[in-house]
Parts: sequence; C-alpha cells; structure tokens
Amino acid sequence: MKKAISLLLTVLLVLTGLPLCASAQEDGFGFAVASDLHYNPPRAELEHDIDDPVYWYANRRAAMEDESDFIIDAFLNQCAENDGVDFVIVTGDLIDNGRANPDQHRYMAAKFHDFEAATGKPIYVINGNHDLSDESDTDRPLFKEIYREFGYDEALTVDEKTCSYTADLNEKYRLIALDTNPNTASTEDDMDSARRNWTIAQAKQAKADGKYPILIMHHALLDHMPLQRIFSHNFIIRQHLTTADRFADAGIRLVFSGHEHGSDAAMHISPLGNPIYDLATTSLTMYPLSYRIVNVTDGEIRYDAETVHAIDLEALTAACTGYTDAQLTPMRADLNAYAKGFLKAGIRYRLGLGLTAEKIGVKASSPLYGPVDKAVTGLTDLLAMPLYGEEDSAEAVGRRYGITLPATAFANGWDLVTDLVAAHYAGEEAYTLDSPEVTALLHLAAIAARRIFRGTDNGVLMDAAAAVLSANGLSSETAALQARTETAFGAFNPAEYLLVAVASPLLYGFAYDDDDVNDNHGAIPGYGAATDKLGNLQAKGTTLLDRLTLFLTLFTTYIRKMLGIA
Ligand SMILES: [Ca+2]
Ligand SMILES: [Ca+2]
Ligand SMILES: [Fe+2]
Ligand SMILES: [Fe+2]
Repeated sequence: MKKAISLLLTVLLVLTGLPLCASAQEDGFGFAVASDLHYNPPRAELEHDIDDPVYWYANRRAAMEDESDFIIDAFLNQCAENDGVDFVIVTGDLIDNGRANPDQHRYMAAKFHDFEAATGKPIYVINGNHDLSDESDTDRPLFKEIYREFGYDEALTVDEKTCSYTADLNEKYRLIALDTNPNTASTEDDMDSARRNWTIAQAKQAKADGKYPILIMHHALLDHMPLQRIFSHNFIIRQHLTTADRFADAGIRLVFSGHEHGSDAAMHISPLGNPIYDLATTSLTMYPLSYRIVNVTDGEIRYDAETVHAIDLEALTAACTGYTDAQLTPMRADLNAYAKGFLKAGIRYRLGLGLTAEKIGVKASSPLYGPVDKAVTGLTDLLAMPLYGEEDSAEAVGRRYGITLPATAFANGWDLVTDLVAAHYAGEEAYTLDSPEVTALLHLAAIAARRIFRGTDNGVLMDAAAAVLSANGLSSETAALQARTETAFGAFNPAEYLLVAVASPLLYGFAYDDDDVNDNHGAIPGYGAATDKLGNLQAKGTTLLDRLTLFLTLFTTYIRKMLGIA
C-alpha cells in the first residue's frame, strides 16, 4: 500500500513538474563546510626551518603546507563517501598564494571539477583574502572565470564589482555568497554600505521567492573572541554588530565564515529579537584538520565537526622527499595528534618572532622601548625554561618572589601557551578562570614582571602600560582600567599593570569559551522554527556596552585570581 502511494506521489510530482527531491527535503538535507584550504604545492624536498626534533620543517603560519594537497584530497574523498553530504561549501582562502598564482587556482578548480563529475555533488566557493587582488595576477574577473563551475555558472545574480553571488541550493534554501575582501592584499575586510545593502536586498529577495537564505563570507560577522574588533580587527568585518542586526532582521539566521582559522560558533540577537549565528570554520590544513557537517531541517540546524583522519602518505612522500620516520610514524598512527604538534611548533616559532617591543606597538625611538623590550625578552626567556624543578626552573624563580606555580602537565611555558592557542583553534576551549593552566600562565607573567622590573621606576612602568594599551586601540580606557584595578585592589604592583595589559586580553580571548553556543557539535533552531523574540531579548546582552561590561568583569576576576584575593 505504502509503495503504491509513493509511486502515485512520484507520478504526480513528475506530472506537476516538481523536482523529485522534494520529498527528501522534508527529511532535510546535509552539506559540508570547509574553510581556508590554503593549498600549497608540496616542496620537492623538506627543509629544516626551525629547531625542533620532529617538526623542523614547520612554518610560522603553522599550516601543513607540504601536506595540504593530500589533506584536501582526503577531505573530498570523505565528502564523496558521506551520503549525508549533498553539496560542499568553501569559505575562502582556497589557496595560499593565489593572488600571485592563478595556475594554483586552476589546479584547485580541476580538483573540484573532478569531484563534482565523480559524485554529482556541487561545490560552492567564495573568495578569501589570499585568493585575489586588483594589483596581482588574479583579479576578480579571473577568479569568477576560473571558479565558474563552483557557484557563478548557476548563480541567480552575480555582483558586478565583487565576487558576491546568490544561487539556489535546493527548492527551499538559497545561498548568499558575500565577498568581504578588499581590492588589495590586506588581511582586513572591506565591507561597505554597498555590500551590506546588496546582502540585505538578496535576503529580502530570497524571502519574496519563498527561500531561506544561508550566508557565507570569509571574514567573521560576529566576535569569535570577546571584543574581537578591538583586539584582533583583521578577522571581523567593520561595523559588525549593526551589520549583524540588519542581516538578522532581513531573515538571515545561518552564517558560515572562515579566515581566523579557529572553530567557533557564536550568536547575536538583533534589537528586534531575531537571532543570527556565525559558525567560523577552522583551516582545513591546520590542526585539528576539521570541517563541518551540517544537517538542515525546517525545525533544526545540526552541525558537527568532522576530521580528516588519514592522508595518502605514499603520494605525499613521492611528491616531497625528506620525510623521516620520526614524522611518518606518528603521522600514520594519529594524524590529528601529529597536526597538533606541528601547530604548536609553528605557533612557538611565530610568537617567538612576534613577541618583540616593535610588534606589540612600541617604536625603537620611544623612551619606553627599553623597559618594554626588557619585559618581552624576560617573558620569552621564562617561557623557554622548564616549568618545574628545584633549580633552573620557572618554579624556582617564582619561589624567590613568593609566587607558586600550580601543577600542570606541561614541560615549559611555551608548551602551555601553545596548548592554549591550539585549544582556541580547535574550539570549545575550556581552560576556565580556575584552571591550573590559566593560573600558571598568569603566575608566569607575574614572575617575569617581578624579575624584570626590580629597581625600575614605577612611573616608567605606568607609562609603558599606557603605551601598550594605546597601541592596541585602548587609549581612552587606560585611565579607567588603572583606576579600576586600584579601587579593586588597593596597592598594586605597577609592574603588573603592564602584564595585565598585555596578557589578560590574550588569555581571555584564547582560553575560554562560555557563550553557550557549542563550537563543534550543536544544534540551532531551524528557519521554520518559531522564534521567541521577547525571550531572546531578555536572555542576552547584545550591545557593545554589555560586552565591554562582561569583559571588564572577567578582566578584574583575572587580576583578583592573580593576587590571590578571589
Ligand atoms: Ca570558541
Ligand atoms: Ca562558542
Ligand atoms: Fe586563511
Ligand atoms: Fe583569510
């Protein structure tokens, strides 16, 4: 009987011209989202770049460049085999050096073409900041031409000035692919009112056509660490909160972004009570080598992080010589753990290069250069020392100043710092305010400060703290922050103002995610689900002031913990 009914329905659907997959739609559909593929052709031979017993070929971008081709292949194979994947979305930075090298784009487009031909699953792309610029060999018209099969050919509309386009994903959902990138090689976004209005017009058009809009963009729409626009503005579009308000009110609920290379899911509620979710996906070719699998029904949108588990090591070693057993054995045993080690080695390399007075905004001509330079050098020295031990350890140095280091599993400060960064990239970072790891890091910073600034004039230290805050766009907050710490703690070692200014935003941003929107595995209300707008408004602070207040509350919590008065 059931068979007869479904046969009848099928005949009716064919007769009425409706697509056959309409019945599948009721059970929902699924797709994969990957970001920041950063394809690099493997070098002919690995080169020693850094001092590390295993990861000596790691780079300061901490990206698995030589392996990228094979990681991308493994990802596409997993998508081909996964029946839950109906199509694939890539949110920019397809290759690493694509601005200068259109042939690498052509190589990727050929790979995508083969995937589509073999599986029948479409791929949709949008450009990232590594993919093109006006002054280089790949400009926007060429990008659209090379990737014409991956969004542009089937587009309903393509924006003339940018690479933005819209395309119907199926009979109920429409993709809005938004180009947030500048015309130059800058990593910053170039969102302006024209692009914002274009997106809103497309969302309204989707509604008029009876479609739900899904937005993809390279730069983030929402903060993926607190006050990201202030501390790390390269990764998030300008005027992000007002833009998010308007996108949410135009009916966009689900957004995918990339660029920061971290896995994070965040939510924002517009003043009208409409929720919007930005799911940032980590770089496919960096730890944890992951992408998203998304399952959409009208009632619920479910997302899960999936990982590339293995790559073709024979193809890798055929393309690139020089791999040793010290690399191949762990890669074969646990690719993800290997990728984590690679990331940590690369991060240490980069932070080692970046932790200088100049890089944190103090010029060599500044009178503050001396103390700030002394501070960062002292900190990096301490990070390289063993954490624990009777002598020649951070613990032993701390004891001299009456500061104890809580027990952790880490060998040295770098090991601890890079683990916090890896946790941030992987998402669901859970080093809470009370964790021995965060406490150990704050105490390390305090030890460094006490050791470095013995005998230094307090006024010089206060000026240095103010200079660092100002270089990070916080000059107007300097007085407020100092007053706040003074009121809260009375006499406060001025050296610690400096370390708080430098360390606590970093720590807060990287170590702990308490926003109730799970980064890697979660579900959000579907487009067809009713929205409790009033409840939404009551549930969450949405203004910049709310966020600043939350930040300052946590900021002072850190300082209290550091001083042991929590
Ligand atoms: Ca997070
Ligand atoms: Ca989150
Ligand atoms: Fe990227
Ligand atoms: Fe990027």
